[in-house]
Formats: sequence, C-alpha cells, structure tokens
Amino acid sequence: MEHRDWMVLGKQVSDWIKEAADQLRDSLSLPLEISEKSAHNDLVTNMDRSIERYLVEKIRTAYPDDKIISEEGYGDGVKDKTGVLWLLDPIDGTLNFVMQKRFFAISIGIYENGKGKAAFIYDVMGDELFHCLTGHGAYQNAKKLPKLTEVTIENALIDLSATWLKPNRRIDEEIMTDIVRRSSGTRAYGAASLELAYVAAGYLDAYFTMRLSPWDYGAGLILLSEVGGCYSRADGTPIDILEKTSVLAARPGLHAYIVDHIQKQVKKGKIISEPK
Ligand code: 2AM
Ligand code: CA
Ligand code: CA
Ligand code: CA
Repeated sequence: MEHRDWMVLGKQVSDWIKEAADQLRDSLSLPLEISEKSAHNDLVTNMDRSIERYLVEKIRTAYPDDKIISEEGYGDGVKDKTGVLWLLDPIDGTLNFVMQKRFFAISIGIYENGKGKAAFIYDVMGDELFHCLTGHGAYQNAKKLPKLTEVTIENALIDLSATWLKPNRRIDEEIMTDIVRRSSGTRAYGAASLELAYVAAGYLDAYFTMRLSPWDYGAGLILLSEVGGCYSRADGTPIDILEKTSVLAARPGLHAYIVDHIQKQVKKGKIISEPK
C-alpha cells in the first residue's frame, strides 16, 4: 500500500465536508423529497443520497483503492477489514434534518486494517467539527479535547435512545432502570455520531443504544478512543466494525459499571440480544 499522508487527508476531508454542508444548508430552503425505509420514522431524502454520492465520488477520485461502507447504497459490498475502509453517513439524524432542520451531522470514520485512523463528525447547523487523526489528539473545532476522567453514576448524564422502551423482543425495558434512576439524568439527541462525539467531549457521560450500523458509529468510536473513552456492545463484548450492533460508550469506570449492571441483569434472566 502507498504511504499515506494522514495530515493531507485530514485537510482534504474537512474541505469536502464543509462543501457538502453548504449544499445541505442551501437545501433547507428547497422542497425535500422524502421517502420511508423500514418504518414511518425511518426516512431517507434526496439530500441523503446526493450528499453520499458527492462524498463517495471525492473519496474514489482521491483514493481509488480504498473501500467504502455507507448508508444509502453508493459504497462497496465490503467483506473484510484489509486496506483502508471509510465508514460514511452523509446525514446522521435524518429525522432531525427533516423535522427540526437542525441537529444532524456528516460522519466519516476511516480505518486501516481494522484500526481507527481518522474521524470527522460535523454538526452542520451548529458549525461544529469534531475530528481526530489517531495519535494526534481529538478536537472540537480548534479546541483540543482533554482525556476523559471518571465520574460516579450519581453524577452521570446518560444518553439513551428511547426506542427500546417500546415493546420489542431484543431488550427487557427494565434492564437499565436502576442505572437511569441513580444517574443525574438522561438525554437523547437523535443523531448517534453527535451523541458519541458528545461523550468524547465530556458533555455526556455515557451513550447506550441497541442498534447502530457501521456508518453510524464508525467515526464516533475513533474519536472516543482518542480521548480514552470506552466502548463495547451492550453485554461488554467487542464491536466488529463490519456489523450492526448495540453500542455502549462511556467514560472509563462508568463503562465497566454499566456493563457489570447489564451482565447481572442478564444472569437474572433479562433479555438483551444483538441486531441481525
Ligand atoms: P440516521 O439518521 O442516519 O438513519 C436516531 O436515533 C439515530 O439512530 C440516528 O443516528 C440514526 O441514523 C440512527 N439509526 C440507526 N438505525 C436506524 C433506523 N433503523 N431507524 C432510524 N434511525 C436509525
Ligand atoms: Ca437512515
Ligand atoms: Ca446514521
Ligand atoms: Ca444517515
């Protein structure tokens, strides 16, 4: 493989993202074409497709040997982690994009032979770029993010996507009850990449969700690693970046505490299972 200048790539990707974000902001004054995917609240718009097409073309032109996993179908059918792999979500938080016209992000995580190398999560309307080149620190715009410290559950703000509170077969609703009751409070923002970036930035102490795809969490996990955050599947086992998975991300210490809690609940017979 060619020697890659990650600094050059970092500047390039930031530029592409800013251009794509301009297109997204401009689109807010135009009519959107919206269609449903798996459910009434699982949407895709013409802009999800057009931004993905735009970014995929940039990547393919600059780095023709790289592989891409992306949400809207312009990427590759990727079977293994060898080489350079881009995990790309053109709009993370499509429901927010459609309903709120804010709080959505462009998310790009880049892995080399399975190891996180670079991450970019751009809050389009907030004009906030979270990024890192592995080993060089994580940034929120120009501000370097400090390493994460520990926090007790009583002082923790926990982000939970509430979808699992609806009746479903994959998780018992009570599995997190004690954690939630003991915590300082809960939040849910509806854009997984930003929620992971907020854990990395210390605005949230933990994020827990039952079903994400590689393009949702790819960048966020790299960013989190760079500041010493911890992550795993709900039961504490490792995440495979080619798979749909539950994600539990948190400050060190708190992560172990929540995993331990979930494992005890499972021993008592509560159900938690991974997405297919
Ligand atoms: P998306 O907007 O790119 O689809 C919403 O709580 C968060 O979960 C968003 O980051 C959303 O990404 C993600 N998500 C993953 N799978 C989803 C699904 N099937 N339906 C809606 N949101 C999903
Ligand atoms: Ca989607
Ligand atoms: Ca997403
Ligand atoms: Ca998306």
